[in-house]
Amino acid sequence: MRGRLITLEGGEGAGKSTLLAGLREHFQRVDMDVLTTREPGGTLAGEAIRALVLDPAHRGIAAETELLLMFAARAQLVREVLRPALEAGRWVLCDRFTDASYAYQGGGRGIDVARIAELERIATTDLKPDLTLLLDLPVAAGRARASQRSDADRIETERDDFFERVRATYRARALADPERFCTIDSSQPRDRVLHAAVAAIEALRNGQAHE
Ligand code: Z5A
Repeated sequence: MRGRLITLEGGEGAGKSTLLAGLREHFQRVDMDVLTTREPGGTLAGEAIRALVLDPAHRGIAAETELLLMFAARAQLVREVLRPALEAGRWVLCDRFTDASYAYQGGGRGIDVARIAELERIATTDLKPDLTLLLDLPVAAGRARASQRSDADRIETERDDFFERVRATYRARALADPERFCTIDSSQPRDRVLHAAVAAIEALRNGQAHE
């Protein structure tokens, strides 16, 4: 039996890390075995790519280079972690996946969607999430939250209009695929965001549609 792939998406400061921590506690409490991983990263090679691609010292990285690096990390994660876990029947929660490339490199950088789709086929062999939790938050609110954290990585130094395009792309993808996407208003308090995410995951477990 194949497991299930759940992905977390959202713009800067939307609260993915916070939600992930809450979900880990929830899974422990209900004794649910869920493997958690992240993108870019999740493998030795992927984490090395992450360090490279987010390092502000690499200011001159071209949009296409950034895209290829994201997909290189993803190709490794799919083969080394995701496919084996899913084939063993495990549930996996991944902090970002292919939707992030459509949002950041497609929407944000303006790379043609057809090119991204081509790389998706090669890197993921068409692996699609069963459920995507999209944390949606106005850009200004997300940036205000993120500014309270450590130093900005290379992508976080982009301007507001970049993040507006990222948000618009995420929202358009969610609208186009409402069965897979569950959009959560992440301007709500943390416990409400967690509650909405747990409800969507429970619906998936019970074979029901999420709200
Ligand atoms: N990227 C890409 O371009 N293309 C790709 O294909 C992929 C990724 C896969 C790294 O991702 C970068 O890679 C990212 C996209 C790009 N660049 N940017 N920007 P990441 O997921 O590792 O990094 P991130 O997007 O910056 O996420 P983050 O650092 O993990 O932030 P977050 O998880 O969304 O937020 P948080 O740390 O949970 O919360 C931020 C603050 O808000 C913190 O103080 C919280 O306590 C607070 N918070 C959280 N939730 C709430 C609520 N509900 N109310 C009030 N305050 C809250």
